[in-house]
Amino acid sequence: MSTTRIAPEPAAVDSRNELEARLVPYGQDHVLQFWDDLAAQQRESLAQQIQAIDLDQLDRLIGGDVATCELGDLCERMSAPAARRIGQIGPHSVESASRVGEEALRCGLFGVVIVAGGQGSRLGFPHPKGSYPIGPVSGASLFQILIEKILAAAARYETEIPLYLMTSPATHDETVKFLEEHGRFGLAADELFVFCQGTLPAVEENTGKLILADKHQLFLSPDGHGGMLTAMQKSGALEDMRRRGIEHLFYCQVDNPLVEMLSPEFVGYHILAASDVTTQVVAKRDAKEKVGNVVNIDGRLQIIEYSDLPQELAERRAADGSLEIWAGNIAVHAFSAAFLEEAATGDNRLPFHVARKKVPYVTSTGELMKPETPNGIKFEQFIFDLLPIARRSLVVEVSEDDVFAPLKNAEGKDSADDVQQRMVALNHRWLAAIGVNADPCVRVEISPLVARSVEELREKRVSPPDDIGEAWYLA
Ligand code: UD2
Repeated sequence: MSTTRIAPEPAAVDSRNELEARLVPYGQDHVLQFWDDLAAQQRESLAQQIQAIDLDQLDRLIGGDVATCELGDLCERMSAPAARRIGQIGPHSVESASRVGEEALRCGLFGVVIVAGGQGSRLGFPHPKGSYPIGPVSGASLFQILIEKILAAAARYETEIPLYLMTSPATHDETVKFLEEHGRFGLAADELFVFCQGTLPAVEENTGKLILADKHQLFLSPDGHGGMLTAMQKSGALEDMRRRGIEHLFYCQVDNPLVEMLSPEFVGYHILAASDVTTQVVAKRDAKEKVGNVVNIDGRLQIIEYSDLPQELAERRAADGSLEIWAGNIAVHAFSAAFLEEAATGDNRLPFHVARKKVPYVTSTGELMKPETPNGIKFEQFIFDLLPIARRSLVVEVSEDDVFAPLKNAEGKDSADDVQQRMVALNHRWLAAIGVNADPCVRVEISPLVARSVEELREKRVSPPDDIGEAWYLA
């Protein structure tokens, strides 16, 4: 397994004077206030953190060079995206798209990237979210389920499908250890490329001053899933894709065990449309659903996060009563590799979004404070901001019940219980669809190695064991 940390090569460490010379022009030399108290190793660590910051870029971000959330008149220019709707008989039937998709998969044109750098704070799980035991009967982790989906596709299409797994400094080491300890769940070492995304410093909301999490430690946080672009380029993942002849990348998040990994229909539509970015959407069930909104603004696709969409617009309905802004982003995309290369190296930098957060900090007396209200600004990039940059893009609707059950929260909606119930319900629907009636009270789990879809399950001869009991794991 190749694991590449993004941490920049430790340059020669600047002296205090050289650091001061860097920081003073930006008014950030306060981060050296504890220098005299620090041990040599702490000074070296702080110096490396400072040298890793692009102070010009940070200054621009502090100065407001960020993606604005004030949509203003954009709302009037916003409409639902053109999309391939479920059941639509468009220029390409599902059958033709599936044929094209299977051919592309057989030719080894696809790789997979899974973003797993988030800190999963809402879940309250003290380990990388991918290691969470979500399997309703097996207790399989999210990593296991997602990797087995990839392995099942590779076996079915008799090809190799490399996995590019993005971590962050918060999740990297534990993720690598977990995967190694579990033999990468059967994924060959040279089919797994783990790379660590970059970080960005947080700044005080009112002053723009860098925040010290400790006397020798800036407060740094992952630079958003959009950091994937820079990290894939810096880590050599894009180079690895080129070397393997990978022409497209299937993208998903680590938190969704129902993801329809490399569905031939979806990748087929992506190929047929010669699309740079193809994204899966679900018809939102209600205006408040916590997903991004795929919209068309001035002929360009864009995703407006649920938190940024004015309620009036979110609730606007068409004549037939359906939501006008109906397309919910479930963070499943397909990217052309050529487009990713251009975006990673070109001038079209992804914009930065700001998030107001409660950021712990040390005071001038070195005391650690944990604020009750947001005091800091974090900056992050979103990968879906590639949509408006794309020359050609495509929106493909999928059914939420079949492909989307993200693990987000410790309880309630999108909690482990909720996700497991939705996984079991889907498996029961699959069994019923192939004429196998399992007692609805039985917790059924179907391993991706047995079937990734109801069509694949139909090909298998399955029947409930005589002593089925309360749980049935088809593996
Ligand atoms: C994201 C989408 C939302 C919807 C939802 C579906 C954004 C801003 N919103 O909401 O529109 O699609 O997912 O579940 O994306 N991650 C990293 N590095 C980072 C930050 C996040 O790898 O620096 C990963 C994280 O591990 C997770 C995914 O990105 O797999 C989504 O992150 P999130 O849970 O913070 O996004 P969420 O749920 O707010």
